[in-house]
Amino acid sequence: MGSNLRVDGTRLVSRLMALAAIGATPEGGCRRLALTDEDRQGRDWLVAEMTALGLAVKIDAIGNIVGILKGREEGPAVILGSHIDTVGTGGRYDGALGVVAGVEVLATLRDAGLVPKRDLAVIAFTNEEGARFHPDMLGSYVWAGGMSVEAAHAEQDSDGAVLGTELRRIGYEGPERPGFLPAHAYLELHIEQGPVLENEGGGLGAVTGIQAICWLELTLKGRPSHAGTTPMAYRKDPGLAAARINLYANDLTRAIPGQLANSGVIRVQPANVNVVPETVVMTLDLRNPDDARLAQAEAAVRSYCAALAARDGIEIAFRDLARFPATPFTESLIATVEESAAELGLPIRRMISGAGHDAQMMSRICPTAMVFIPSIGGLSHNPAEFSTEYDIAAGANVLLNAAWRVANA
Ligand code: HGY
Ligand code: MN
Ligand code: MN
Ligand code: MN
Repeated sequence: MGSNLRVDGTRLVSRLMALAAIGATPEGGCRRLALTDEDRQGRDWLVAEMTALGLAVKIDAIGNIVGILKGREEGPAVILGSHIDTVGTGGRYDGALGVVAGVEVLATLRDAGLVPKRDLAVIAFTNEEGARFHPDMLGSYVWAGGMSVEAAHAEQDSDGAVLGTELRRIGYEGPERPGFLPAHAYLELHIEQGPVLENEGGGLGAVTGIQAICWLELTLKGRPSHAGTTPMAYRKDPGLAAARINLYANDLTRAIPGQLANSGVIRVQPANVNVVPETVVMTLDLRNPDDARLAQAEAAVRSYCAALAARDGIEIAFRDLARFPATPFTESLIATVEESAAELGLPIRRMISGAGHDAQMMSRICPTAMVFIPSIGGLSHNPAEFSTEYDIAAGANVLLNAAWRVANA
């Protein structure tokens, strides 16, 4: 590839902003929960862009959208990708950057009349965020053979909506078998979503892997009673128990190295100001770069809950929402990312990803690596999420360079 070939940063950013306008929120972010009408609109936009580019566009049975630029030879493809679904308070870049930059890479090669040896593809994976359906990274998990289409279709959201029904409702249950396109390698460009790169004066990240993750849903059942007449000692209060569990999980982050804990969902029933709650449904998001330490944290939470339930007369039931081990990426591909940045004169440093990504699933089936660009203020899953046009173009040029190298090696 001409070493002076670069993406069209203006075109890339304008595509990003066109997608960001879909599901735009008043706070300046995006809300495109998986398989909602906003997600459908984003999907329709992407399919139109891919089609206009002349890519072969295919949809699989879990709704993954695949755009393919044919190579000179038959064989496994180099796959770029990420996701276009968002969390409820999403920003404009999480996921969208990797998909739109992938499209930009293919557009740049097409404009230059360059045909790679291998097929080059871009995939927008379904339900990466796990904000509506579980587990997260669901589309890439099914693509990588970790979950059956049937099991994925049967997943329900907290309102009882069924994933397969929603997929058909928005018209994205496709005919292809997930994983139909054999993968030679997978590369994902993503915002860092944390403060590391920015705090180190910017530059890019060559991601070495992703930490282990465990999402638990706890259903706590107590006894509803009058908040004014019931003496404290007589109460069976799941709301109090939930607060204690949240605190306990937080204390673990100081006791176990590398441990993270978050309780992002706490739903109280009957949610009346003067009623000691009957039921609380809460989630715990536990993460650690080390599998054994994460297992230690989860075991500690479970035994704490068992003791609390026995002491306070509360029932506590657990449900796994997601569970993925720490995932190292492929050394040779990480090195390719670093070399691609060096060739472009761009500073880059190795780092682990705190967030889960579709790359965590793709690493099950092929050599995988990621490129990070800085998140300003370290913010993500927040409408104020922001990355500079310079960093967006820099990250996309590293993706272009690395993809071209791998697609012709
Ligand atoms: O939760 C995560 O790490 C990812 O954004 N789904
Ligand atoms: Mn993401
Ligand atoms: Mn995310
Ligand atoms: Mn992610």
